[in-house]
This record gives sequence, structure tokens and C-alpha cells, in this order.
Amino acid sequence: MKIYQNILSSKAKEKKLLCILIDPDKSSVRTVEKIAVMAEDAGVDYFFIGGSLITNDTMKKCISVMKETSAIPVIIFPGNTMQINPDADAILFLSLISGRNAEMLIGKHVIAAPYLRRTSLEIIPTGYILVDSGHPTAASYMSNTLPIPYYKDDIAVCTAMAGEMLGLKMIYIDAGSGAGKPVSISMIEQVKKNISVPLIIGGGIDSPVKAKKIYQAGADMIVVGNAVEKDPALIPQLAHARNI
Ligand code: 1GP
Repeated sequence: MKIYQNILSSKAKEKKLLCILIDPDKSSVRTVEKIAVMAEDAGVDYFFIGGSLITNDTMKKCISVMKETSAIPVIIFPGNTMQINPDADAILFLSLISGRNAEMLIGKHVIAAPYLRRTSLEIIPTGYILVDSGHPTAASYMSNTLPIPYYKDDIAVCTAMAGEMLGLKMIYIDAGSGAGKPVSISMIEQVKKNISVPLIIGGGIDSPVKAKKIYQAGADMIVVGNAVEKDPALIPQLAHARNI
């Protein structure tokens, strides 16, 4: 439980965390290498790797490039069971609690469990909540679930509370990769007031200003994918935004 313990101890010290998401489908090996070097220099806390739909076979290669280029822990953010890879350090064992698709709540987990048991991946049970950001995202389409409406803070709060009561160790609220706008500040504030496990926010965070506001609203960790893939120079500015 090394990574989770580090996340907990950062939260206790109010030290905000930055996570860069690498989607192997969107980034060439060269880009991954560049991002990993810049992330290492900027003191990024974690890498997530995964995607709603991965059509090439570069997951293993990406992990090895990230590990050769930096010492930042690599956490799998799986879109499906095929993305489990024993070379990473940990996996978010995501239950899609905003949806009502039994496969995403428990079905895939049953299939993955015996395989995960044979790896040394640290398993971090995480309540995953998708929030509507104005248009369908790959995550909502591929998971065959309805995201929580953008303005329904109360539904997000009750969903996050239920996830924590079920024993999930983190809550990850995601507007979806490439979302037109991130999760609202008021939703983050309301959820934060009602849970005590670490709160992760991702989707559509494309500037240090937005990142800072989201940290100030209560996110313990933010996840940035698209913006960094487009412009790796954002990495040091995002890292700086952790100092709220
Ligand atoms: C998606 O939260 C992540 O699941 C990251 O989203 O690519 O929009 O930064 P972006």
C-alpha cells in the first residue's frame, strides 16, 4: 500500500498532487519520453496510463519508456481488463459508481481479480464518477452509462458518500477526457465537504489557472491528459499550481 499511503500522507499535510495521464493511443513513444522527462524535472507526483479505448499495442512499451525515463510511479487507469499490465506500480481498481452498468460496477472486477492476485500491482479501490460536460465522451459511450448531470451536485455528493461507505479508498470525479469544461467548482466543494477519502478531479483541465481553482475547491489530486499531450510545456506550470 505504498502509493496509497503516500497519497494519504500528502492529503494529511495538505500537499496537493499532480497526475499526468498518458493515453498510449494519443501519444507517440517520442512524446511519452518527452513528457516523462519534463514531468520528472517538474516533480510530477504520478503517471496514470490507460484510456477508454486503446487501439494499438503500445501499453507495455509506454510503461517501459516512462520507467526508463523517470522515477515517477506509474498507475494503470484501466478502460477495460485488457489494459492490466504487471509492469506498472499500481492500478486504480475502478468501480463506475455513477453508472448502473453491472459490468462496470463489479463484473469486470470478478474477471480481473485472479489475474491481479498474481501480479505485484498495488490495488487501489476507487469510486469512479463520470459527470456530464456538455457532450458525450469516450468514457460515457464506452461504459454505456449516463454521467451525472453537470449541475446536480447533490447526486454527486450522495454517490461519493455511498462509495466511501462501501469502502472505496478514493473518489475520482471525471468530466471525461477532452471535456469542454471541467467538473464545476461547486460540485467539488460539496463533495469535498462530505467525504474524507482522497478526492481526484480530472477531465478538461487545460490551464494552470483552472488547476489552481480546482485544488482550492478541494481536489487532493488532479489529472491532466490532453492539455499536456498537446503542450508538454504546461507541465511545470501545472506543477506550480499545486502551491495554493
Ligand atoms: C480523463 O481525467 C482524465 O479521464 C484526463 O482528462 O484528457 O481532458 O485532461 P483530459
